[in-house]
Amino acid sequence: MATTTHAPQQDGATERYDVVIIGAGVSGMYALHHLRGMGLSVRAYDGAPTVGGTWWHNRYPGARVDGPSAPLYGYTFSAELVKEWDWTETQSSQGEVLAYLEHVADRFDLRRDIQLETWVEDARYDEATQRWTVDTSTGLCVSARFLVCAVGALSTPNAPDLPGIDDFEGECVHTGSWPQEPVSFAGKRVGVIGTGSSGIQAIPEIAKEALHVTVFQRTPQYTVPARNRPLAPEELAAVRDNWGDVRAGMLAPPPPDAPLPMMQGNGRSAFDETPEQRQALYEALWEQGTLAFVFGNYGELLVNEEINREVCAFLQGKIREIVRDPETADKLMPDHFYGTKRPILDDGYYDTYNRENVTLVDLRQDPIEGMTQVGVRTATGEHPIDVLVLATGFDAISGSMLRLDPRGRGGARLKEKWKSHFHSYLGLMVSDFPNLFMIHGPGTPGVLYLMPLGAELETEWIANCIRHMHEQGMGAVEATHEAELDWDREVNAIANRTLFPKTDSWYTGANIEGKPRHFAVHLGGSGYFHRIAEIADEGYEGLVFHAGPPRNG
Ligand code: NA7
Repeated sequence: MATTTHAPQQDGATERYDVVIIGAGVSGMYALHHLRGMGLSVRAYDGAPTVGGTWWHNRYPGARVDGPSAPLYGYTFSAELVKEWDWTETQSSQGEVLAYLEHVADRFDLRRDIQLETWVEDARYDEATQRWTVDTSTGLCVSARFLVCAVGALSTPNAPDLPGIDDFEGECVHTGSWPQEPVSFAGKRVGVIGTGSSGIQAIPEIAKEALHVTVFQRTPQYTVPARNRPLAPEELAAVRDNWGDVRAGMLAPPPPDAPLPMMQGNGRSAFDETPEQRQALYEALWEQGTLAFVFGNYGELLVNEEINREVCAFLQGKIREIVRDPETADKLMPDHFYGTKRPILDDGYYDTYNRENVTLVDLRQDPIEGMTQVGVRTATGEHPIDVLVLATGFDAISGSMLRLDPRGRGGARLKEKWKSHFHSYLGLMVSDFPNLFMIHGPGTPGVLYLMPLGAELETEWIANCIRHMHEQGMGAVEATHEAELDWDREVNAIANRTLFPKTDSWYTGANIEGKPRHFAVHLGGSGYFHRIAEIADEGYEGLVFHAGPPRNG
């Protein structure tokens, strides 16, 4: 199957591979494992000093998986791996996920094909040779037939433009690129800007240590208890002993009558139950915590305004119950549809505002004007701080591809192509960018599916496409413009049946000034993977293959 030998070839100063992977996080590591297993020569590059991607960079206090409970946030491709890794908590901590990924890198001998502390700075396609040339921060120039961008959906930090930030004499850290050395908050006055998943995980932890914490909140958020707890050995054993069924369940297509494929809910309709029964369900789900609050809820939750408003009112009631000061509770009251921003899980977030050493500033009433030497200046005055924590999120989903800004056929730039819309085909390919594949790109379920499993399935699709090309003697593949437009219609048709587009969020690009607004996530859940498999089985409709490769290519 290999189009070259397994080892790289040298071409003057240029190393040549079949595949270059950008990123050695969850997606890049699996892509390396799988594509190398096909006999291709593969090299992965990552700017960090170790593997793990997002789990290396997001090492802020309180960082943990905010999605499915362990062991579902893990790779599924190896039953042996599932058997040998002992997850210790239901919501795995950042440290444990990173340790797991380090273990995977060793277990599958990935490190020998990963070059760390190396950023890919430029990538350009040459139509004549049907190859990508990649320049790195270490001065390497590498040539590859295929470029697999495993750059992460949440890996380009977004930092606000704060006038006077250079004058600030304290320390400034971002949750998405946390320093390698622990940051000490003891005896310090800390300011936190941002109350998304990261801020809401970090604030209770920082408040336990700091002298004082001032939270600068732009948009109040709903959050549900994570109810993190040790994972019992019998729970792990139950998954391991039934691994085949568990995995098959994760892959099963959504029922055709589900109100929303990615969120089928508990199988009951809210409209078949009395208001009392519905309140009892919300209460039980709150007690259970975790993402069960979404996935165990009624299937109408994310598609029906009336039911969503009822759930919002329930959660607003919880905020009033927990937060003792009514004025602070008022400031914390969210007003968007629940679940249309990323659902958040917390450990004592609302209760943190009952602490004497925590103050909440509502930026909608009292906006930040800038930084001074000693603190944050808002419209009403100065808030002295020693450490500023930016929990201000990411240029999500498309941001890291835009940062890379590859050059496709004839020098076409991705930034130009995506100036007003993030067109892609299947979320995996972009027209005018032959032989370039993305994992978790805009138009995939990405951040709204199990990220490791999604990465496996997308990689396998890419691998099958490469295998198909080899069998057919093809040198290049790309999506057509028409196929991209059709895909966009499909993504939007599902999204428009839901409440998601009604809210400003990073799913729609609204968190970044000047970014095109549109909903960039495929809400098909596991149905998406059945859909792309069907497209492959039926002969790759929407793709154009070009003969090749040229001799010695
Ligand atoms: P998010 O969810 O994008 O949250 C960022 C927060 O920062 C959010 O509250 C933003 O308010 C706020 N923000 C962003 N820019 C500003 C400025 N300029 N001024 C004030 N406040 C601002 O990112 P996270 O890192 O919390 O979560 C991403 C995670 O989702 C990921 O790591 C996974 O854990 C899941 P806004 O809501 O935009 O008004």
